Amino acid sequence: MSQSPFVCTVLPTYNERDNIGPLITGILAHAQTPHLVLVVDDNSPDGTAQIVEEVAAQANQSGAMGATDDARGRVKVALICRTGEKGLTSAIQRGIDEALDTYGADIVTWMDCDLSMPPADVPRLVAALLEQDADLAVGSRWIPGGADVAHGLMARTLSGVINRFAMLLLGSHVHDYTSGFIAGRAALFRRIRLRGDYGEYCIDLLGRAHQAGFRLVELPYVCAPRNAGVSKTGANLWDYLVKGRKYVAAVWRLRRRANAPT
Ligand SMILES: Nc1nc2c(ncn2[C@@H]2O[C@H](COP(=O)(O)OP(=O)(O)O)[C@@H](O)[C@H]2O)c(=O)[nH]1
Ligand SMILES: [Mg+2]
Repeated sequence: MSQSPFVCTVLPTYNERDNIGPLITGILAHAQTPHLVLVVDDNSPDGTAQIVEEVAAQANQSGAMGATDDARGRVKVALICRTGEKGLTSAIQRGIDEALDTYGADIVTWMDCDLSMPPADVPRLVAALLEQDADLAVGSRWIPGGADVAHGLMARTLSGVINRFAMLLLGSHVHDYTSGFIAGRAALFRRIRLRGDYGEYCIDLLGRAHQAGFRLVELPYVCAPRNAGVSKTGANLWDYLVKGRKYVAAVWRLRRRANAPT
């Protein structure tokens, strides 16, 4: 890889019209290397895609939003608008495919689009990959320096339980299996595709990457409250239990796979 890798940040959006503009601007402003922001919107009824088109028109014309210029980094913002398909995991995977095959990204990152994950931390994840010669960098709320100031006691407790369960069965090299704030090298994503429907894809990705011998690093980040709009995970106990069941199943499946005779 060249000294200055081409980084693509995939932003999966559903109804994020009041968050997406500042998020894109923030990511480009903090970028340390040539950087493309690739939004994958599932035809949000609130008009998120139109906001992205406006931001893209400005960013791609001026190219002066802080990203380092380079032949591969000329397009700063791109939009994929899906109409026939919906879902978080498939949206991120679509972005990864496009980042690799259409734009030739060396590193792909992604995050929530509610400004709960600081844009300034994207280059920190990328730097960790490069400096520590890792394949996957995980933003973690549950290591020293990290925190979750976004969620209440119930959500934090359930997250703690699922992560302890995952660490027990899959290993404690990662403390935030449900992070969703990720940077990884193209080579890893050419071997491992995301599976699942919602947040369980993250457990599955981190578990399979480790089992396949890829090197993972964790960096602390502070998860802030959603800036605007509503959570797609939900906020009551029933919503968490429905999602949590899939998280437990993902951990269990990986553990059985690890134990299976080769
Ligand atoms: N493209 C796409 N993005 C989604 C979908 N569901 C959720 N998202 C995005 O996934 C991210 C995580 O969702 P969020 O509501 O923040 O979940 P929470 O952090 O668990 O409350 C946000 O950027 C959402 O806009 C979906 O079906 N399609
Ligand atoms: Mg969120």
